[in-house]
Amino acid sequence: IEFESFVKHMPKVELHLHIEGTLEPEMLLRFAQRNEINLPYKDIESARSAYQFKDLQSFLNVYYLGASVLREELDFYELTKAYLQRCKQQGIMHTEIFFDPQTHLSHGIALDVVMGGIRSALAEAECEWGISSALILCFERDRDAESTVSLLHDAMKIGGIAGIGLDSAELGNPPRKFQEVFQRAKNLGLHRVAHAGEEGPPEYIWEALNLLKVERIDHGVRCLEDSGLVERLLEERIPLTVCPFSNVELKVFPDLESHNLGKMIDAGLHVTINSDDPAYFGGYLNENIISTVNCLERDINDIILLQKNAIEASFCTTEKKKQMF
Ligand code: ES4
Ligand code: ZN
Repeated sequence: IEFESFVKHMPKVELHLHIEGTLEPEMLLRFAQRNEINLPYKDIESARSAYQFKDLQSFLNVYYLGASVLREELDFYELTKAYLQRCKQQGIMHTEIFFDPQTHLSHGIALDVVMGGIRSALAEAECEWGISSALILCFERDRDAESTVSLLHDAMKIGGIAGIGLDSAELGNPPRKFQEVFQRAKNLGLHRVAHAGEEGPPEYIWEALNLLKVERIDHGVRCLEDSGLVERLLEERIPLTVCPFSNVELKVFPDLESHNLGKMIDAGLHVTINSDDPAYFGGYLNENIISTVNCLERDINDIILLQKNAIEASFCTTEKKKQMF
């Protein structure tokens, strides 16, 4: 209990958060009504009861259905502002936010509508609450790579992108498919991250490092299956953004007690805890940290280590890092 209060009050950093995954049922239904979108849920309870997943794909189906209610700049603004309000409540001082532009483009929504809404909320949160952020454009790996370079250039014209990421259905969609756009992003001076080793094999983590030249791995929990890979991750001190509630909800591990985060810490890996899609997985950052540390019987030193890791792994300014350390 004492450590719960410690977790809540310590300054924190979040590095793996999909903004579309913060769409709480209440807001989902409100936006659906406002934009005249039909959903298979008649109320908040029936939406919540649909949030039961057997794997990543079964989650993604529900997640993309939810994202379809986001239509206007105001929707993106309100969604982002609500998450940042949570950050304020939770003591998160810096957050790195993924968004999935291809989903919205496929609904006929212009990129500047999506980015405009998100960026206004980010600017306000920095100004009003001192919460800094980095915006990361994710490419959906189960789509064609063909249009990604022009999408990247469109986003650069709008501005405000700190980096690119790679998300969505991992199996059958290896990182190598996106080599060109990641090379372009590197040349543009953008940061690069990728989901790898969530459902996919260690080989995908190798590819993300060697071919996409990513600076962090999102999830990466399957790295422990490959000792050579662990060695590489240790040598280069590559951060891994682990999302415990997500892994349990998507059946990567049967329960929190079986999660390998403790083993990853003990191996000396540069791990961080994150919430991924908190509206769908049952908790925000503090809940993830508290339950995981409890279930794995870790202690306050691990919490401090995890948050030091997150600060170090973040793309925020060195000034802000100093302020948080
Ligand atoms: C995601 Cl948990 C997860 N994995 C892959 N892609 C995603 N997009 C949103 N959440
Ligand atoms: Zn994710």
